[in-house]
Amino acid sequence: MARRHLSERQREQIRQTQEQRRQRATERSGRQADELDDAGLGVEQPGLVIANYGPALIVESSQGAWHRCAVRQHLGTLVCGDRVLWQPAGAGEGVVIALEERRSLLSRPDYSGRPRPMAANLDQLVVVVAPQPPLQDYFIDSYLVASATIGVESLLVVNKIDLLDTAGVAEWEARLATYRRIGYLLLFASTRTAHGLDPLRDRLKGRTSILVGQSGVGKSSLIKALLPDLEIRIQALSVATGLGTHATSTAMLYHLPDGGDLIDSPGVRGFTLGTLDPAVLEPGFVEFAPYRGQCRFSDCSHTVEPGCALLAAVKRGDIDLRRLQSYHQLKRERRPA
Ligand SMILES: Nc1nc2c(ncn2[C@@H]2O[C@H](COP(=O)(O)OP(=O)(O)OP(=O)(O)O)[C@@H](O)[C@H]2O)c(=O)[nH]1
Ligand SMILES: [Mg+2]
Ligand SMILES: [Zn+2]
Repeated sequence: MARRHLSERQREQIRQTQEQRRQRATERSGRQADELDDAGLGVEQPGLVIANYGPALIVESSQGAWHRCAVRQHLGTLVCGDRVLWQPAGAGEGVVIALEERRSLLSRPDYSGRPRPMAANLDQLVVVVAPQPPLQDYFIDSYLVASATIGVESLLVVNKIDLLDTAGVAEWEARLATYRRIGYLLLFASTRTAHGLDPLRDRLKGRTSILVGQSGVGKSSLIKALLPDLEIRIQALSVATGLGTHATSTAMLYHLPDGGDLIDSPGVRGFTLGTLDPAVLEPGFVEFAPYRGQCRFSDCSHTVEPGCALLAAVKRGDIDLRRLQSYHQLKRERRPA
C-alpha cells in the first residue's frame, strides 16, 4: 500500500489534534467509561497496543481488558508497545484515535527491504540464538546494530543448552566470548531444564524487552517458561481476534509476573537492516570506537589499506576478526539499491 507523505504543516496539525485529545481525555477522566459521544463512541482513554494483526489491533485498557480496535488512518502503522488513546465502540471493540510519542521503535525490513515498524517503547533487545537452527554469526551483529541505532540496550541468550555437553557449552562460550568482552550480557538457558531462567528474569524485571532471533530458536518457549498463566492469555487473544492461537505470526506483548513487559516476535530466516546509511552501523560496533579516525587514510575502507587502525587492532587481537567481517557484510547489505 502506498504510504502517504505528510508535510511538516500536516504533521504539526496532527500533533496538535492529538495533544488536544490527550488533554480532553485527562479532563474527562471522571466521566463514566460507557458514556457515548455523537458517533456512538465511549470516552477517550489511554491504552497499550498488545499486538497488530493487520486489520485488527489489540488494545489493552488501563483496567487490563482487551479490545479489538480499528485505527484512524492518519496514525500510520501502530505496533505492540505503542501507547495510544482510544474510544470503546461496543462490546470488546474500539477505535484508536491518537498515538503517544514513542520512546523507541524497532523496525524490520519487509520483503522489499523497506523498514516496517515491529515494536515500540522498548528498553532492550534480547537476541536469542541456539545450537539448532545453526547460527549465522553476523546475525547477532545485525541485531546489535539495530538496537544501538535506536538507543536500546541488548543482551544475548543461548537457548537449548540441554542439547550440548560440557565441551559443547565451552565451544559456545568461546564462540561468543567477544560479546562479553565488549560489554554485553551473555546468558545460557534451556526452557527444558529451566537453566538460566533466573538471571534472565532478573534482567527483564521492570523493563520492556523484545525477544528476537531466527525462527525455531525458542523465543515463544522462553515466553511460556517465564509466564505461567500464558495459556489464559492466548485464549483471551483468540477470543479477541477470532484468529486462533498462532501467537507468533506477529509481535505480541506480555506482562511479566515480576513487572515489566516481554514481547515475542515472529522469527526470521534472514535478517537485513534495509538500505540505510552505512555510517549508522558504527554504534553497533562499540569496540571500534577507540580506533575511529586513527587510520592513515581518512576514507579507509578497513579492508586492505596500509596503516588501517582496525586491521592493526585485529592483528593484535584487540578486535575480533569475525566482527570486522560482520561489519563489512552489513555495510554491503546496507548500500542503497
Ligand atoms: N531441546 C530444546 N528444545 C527447545 C528449547 N526451547 C524450545 N525448544 C524447541 O524448539 C522448537 C522451536 O521453539 P519455539 O519456541 O516455537 O521457537 P521460536 O523462536 O518461537 O520460533 P518462531 O516463532 O518460528 O520464531 C520447539 O520444538 C521447542 O520445543 C530448549 O530449551 N531445549
Ligand atoms: Mg515463536
Ligand atoms: Zn581503516
